Amino acid sequence: MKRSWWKEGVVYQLYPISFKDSNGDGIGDLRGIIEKLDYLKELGVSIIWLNPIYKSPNDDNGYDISGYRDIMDEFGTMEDFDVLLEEVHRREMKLVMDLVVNHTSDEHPWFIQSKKSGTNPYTDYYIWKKGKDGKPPNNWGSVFSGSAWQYEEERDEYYLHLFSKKQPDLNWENERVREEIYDMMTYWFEKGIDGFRMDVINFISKTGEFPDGQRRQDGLYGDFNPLVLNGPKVHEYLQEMHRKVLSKYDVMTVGECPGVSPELAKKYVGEDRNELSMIFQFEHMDIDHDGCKWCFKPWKLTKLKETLSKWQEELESDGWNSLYLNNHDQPRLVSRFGDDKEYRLESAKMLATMLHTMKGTPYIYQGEEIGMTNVRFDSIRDYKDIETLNAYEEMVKGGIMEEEVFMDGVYRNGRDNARTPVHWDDSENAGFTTGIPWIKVNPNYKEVNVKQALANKDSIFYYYKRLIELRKEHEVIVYGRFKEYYKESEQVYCYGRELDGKRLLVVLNFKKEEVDFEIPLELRETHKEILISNYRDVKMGDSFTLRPFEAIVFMM
Ligand code: TEU
Ligand code: CA
Repeated sequence: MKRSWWKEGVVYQLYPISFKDSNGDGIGDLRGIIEKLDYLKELGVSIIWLNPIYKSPNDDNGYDISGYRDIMDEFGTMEDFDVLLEEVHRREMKLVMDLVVNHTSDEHPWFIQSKKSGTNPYTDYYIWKKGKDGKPPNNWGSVFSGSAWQYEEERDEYYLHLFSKKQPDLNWENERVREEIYDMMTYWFEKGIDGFRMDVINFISKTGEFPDGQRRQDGLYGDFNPLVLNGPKVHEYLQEMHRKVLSKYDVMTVGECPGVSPELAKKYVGEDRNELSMIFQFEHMDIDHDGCKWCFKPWKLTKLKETLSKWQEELESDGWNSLYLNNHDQPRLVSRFGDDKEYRLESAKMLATMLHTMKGTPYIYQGEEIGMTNVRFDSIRDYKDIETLNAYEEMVKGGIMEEEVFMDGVYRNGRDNARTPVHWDDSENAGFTTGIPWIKVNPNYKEVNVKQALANKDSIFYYYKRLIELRKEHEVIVYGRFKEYYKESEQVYCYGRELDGKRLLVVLNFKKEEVDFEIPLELRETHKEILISNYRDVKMGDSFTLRPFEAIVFMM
């Protein structure tokens, strides 16, 4: 397996609007990020991934871009960006940007031209179709509610928008569109950035025909997924992008790829495929609901283990995994997979242990390193996410779901759970802003904040820091072969890693109940040291009792 910096590093995902506000307008910004770079250096991460910071009307928090070579007004200027990049590099860290090229904003100059009647160079930059009997070209529903098609009077045609109607899908079949995108990527690489996280990159190739999709669970619209995801030319496009841009730089790429199995993943990340460094897969993000995002279904540990282990084994010798348990689109990991009350500390550390001892590159989402939790706002009016707000209109106002059931779905799975401001200290608004924050702060900031974490050697923060150091000290954590034990256990996740005779054994109790544990037979009676654990006075020996959410990593 080839070695590289992006396999050995740890990524910190930074959602700028909620990270740190430097000028009191309630919105996080680039100067705020610069202020906090020493904090990230102290944590030990080596790569920072910024969610979109480009010019945007902010219909979907920057995922609707109206200027790919400009900085969003609220976030600062290109000068601020240049300083940020320099300051990141000066601290020997890398900077990865978001690349959102499945769609643009409807306020992007290309779209403003494209929607005009008659022909101009931009006519075919987007996906336009004639309606059918006064209705959209097909029954596809958008991810953000409503039809995936929007009528445009001037052209007397509909344009496709898989996300909001302010996010028209680009037409990748058009070579000029692809060239514009490659030029724009080159512009950022020439500035010196170190990679891209590519938004829904497996959606870019849409088939020539646009048949109706199967009715979704909500009964309202058809599902575009099987007809759009991993389309026929996606690999051709990515290889072209690699040839024309990526191959010229030493950079990392991570493709966001909903609906990708390990078999398919190998096509995107296989070492000799010349496409991407790694992808974000979603299988483990779907274990507590299916079909309907707002309908909770209790998850089983065996299912989570089966999914994660499968990815470990399938990409063992070809390809590379990304390891994440939450991000700006997902609820907080400790609320979802751990216990955000009595055992917040223990379970956050246990989950971190898993994240940092599997094979792949770990991604930490801002606030995760201090154990931030989901939030419950009483009123829908306190929510800001377009997905949540549109779904509320469609589902609750539309009489499809009871308000209470829907709000339970939002509390568990809504995207704003992860988007509340980072808690820097226990002062008003958690030290995020001196003004009024764009979204309310999680009320638990007095107990959960950076200041408190830095003052306590037993904090979740220092546990993450130690995990990141261990990765630098022990190659087996990065490159070791994965092997699972006790697959059928509903309580314990146990696996080993092995490289050149060095072995790790990871033991994780996922429940608040105690459980008796025995070291796997083949590893008994070998000398073991404890590399890290989330409790003091860990008992040695071949059998012992695991305490609530206990995590132990043995080295042999
Ligand atoms: O997300 C794409 C995506 O498919 C999901 O993660 C989606 O946001 C979620 O499942 C909705 O339930 C990416 C970005 O990460 C997200 O923030 C954007 O809103 C979306 O693309 C559109 O650009
Ligand atoms: Ca600001």
